[in-house]
Amino acid sequence: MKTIFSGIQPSGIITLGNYLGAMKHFVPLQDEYNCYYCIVDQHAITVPQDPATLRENVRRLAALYLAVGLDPEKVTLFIQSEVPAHAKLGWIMLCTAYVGELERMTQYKDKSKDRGESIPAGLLAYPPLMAADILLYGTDYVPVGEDQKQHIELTRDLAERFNNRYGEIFTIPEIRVAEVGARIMSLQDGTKKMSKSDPNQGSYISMLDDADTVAKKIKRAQTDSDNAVRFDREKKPAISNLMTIYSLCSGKSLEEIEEMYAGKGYGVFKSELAEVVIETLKPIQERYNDLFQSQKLDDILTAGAEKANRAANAMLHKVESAMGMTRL
Ligand code: ATP
Ligand code: LTN
Repeated sequence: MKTIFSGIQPSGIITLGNYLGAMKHFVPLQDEYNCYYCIVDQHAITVPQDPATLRENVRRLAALYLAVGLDPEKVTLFIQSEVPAHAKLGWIMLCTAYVGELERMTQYKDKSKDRGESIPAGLLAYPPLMAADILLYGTDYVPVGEDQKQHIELTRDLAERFNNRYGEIFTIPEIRVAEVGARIMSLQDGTKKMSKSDPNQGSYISMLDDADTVAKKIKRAQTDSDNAVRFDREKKPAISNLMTIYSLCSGKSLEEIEEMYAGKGYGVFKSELAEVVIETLKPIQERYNDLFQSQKLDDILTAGAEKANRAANAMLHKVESAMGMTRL
C-alpha cells in the first residue's frame, strides 16, 4: 500500500480554503492508502503564538480532521511535537539545505517581508522541517494546496541530495494537488489566497463560523465591476472565486451555476451561496461539537502518536546510522 502524508498548521481556525483545497481531499484517500495526517504545531511556532490559543487550535484542528470524515481506524492522526523524530530529522534536513534555496521560497519571502531585522529564523528553516515530516514515513504522495508546490519540490531535492550522499534511504515523494479549489482566494482581495492567519477576519470563512457570520462575510465579499455571474479568472477574479466555492460546496458545475444565475445579479447569487456554504458546514460543525471535549479525541491522538513514533523512529535510525550518528 502506498503512503500519504499531509499536515496543517494550528495557526488559527481552519478556513473553507484549507477544507476545499486540502482537507476534503484527504477523506477519499483513506480507503486506498496508508495515510498520516499531522497537526504541525512546530511549523505554527515559526511565528509567535499565544500558548493558550495554540493549545486550543491544536485541539480544534484535531476535532475538525475527524469531523470532516477521517476515520481513526484507517488513518494515523497525530500532533507533530509528540513525535520527536520530526525535530531531529528536521535538523538533519536543515543541514542538507542551502541558505540560498531557502531564501528563494515564496512563502518565506511573503512571511518575512515587513519584519525588518526581526525575521524569525524558523521561517527560513520551515521547509526542511516539512521535508522531514514527509520523508520520515517513506511517503509516496503529498496532497496539498497549490501554494505548497515549491516546498514539495525542495523536499524532493533534499531527499535526492541526501540519497546521493548516503545511499537510497528516502522515497522521493510526489505532490497531489486538487484540480479545482487548490487555491481559494481571500474574500476581500482576489489576488491573495484565503489564509487562516489573515488579521482581517472578513477575508476568510472559518470552518466554525456560525450561519449569521457566514452570511455576513459573503454579503460583504468583494465582487467585480459588472453585475454578471460569469466565470473568468482573469477579468473577474472575485466572482470566479465565489463561483468556485459554490461549485465545490454544491457539486454543481461552473456552467450550471452560470445558467442558474443568468440575469440575476450578485445579490441573489450571494445569498444562495451563503445557504450552500452554511449547509456544507452544518454537519461538520455538529460532529465537531461532539468531539471537541471528548476523551475519545485524546485517545485517538495518543494512539496516533504511538503509531507515528514507531514508524518515524525506524526511519530516523536508518538515517542516523547511514550518517555515522550511531555508536560502534
Ligand atoms: P497560514 O495562514 O497560517 O499560513 P494557511 O491557511 O495558509 O495557514 P496551512 O496550514 O499552511 O494554511 O495549509 C494547510 C493546507 O491547506 C495546505 O495543504 C495548503 O496548501 C492548503 N491551503 C491553504 N490555503 C489555501 C487556499 N486558500 N486554498 C486552497 N488550499 C489552501
Ligand atoms: N507547510 C504546509 C504544512 C505542512 C505540510 C507538511 C504539508 C507542514 N508539514 C508536510 C504537507 C506535508 C502548509 O500547508 N503550509
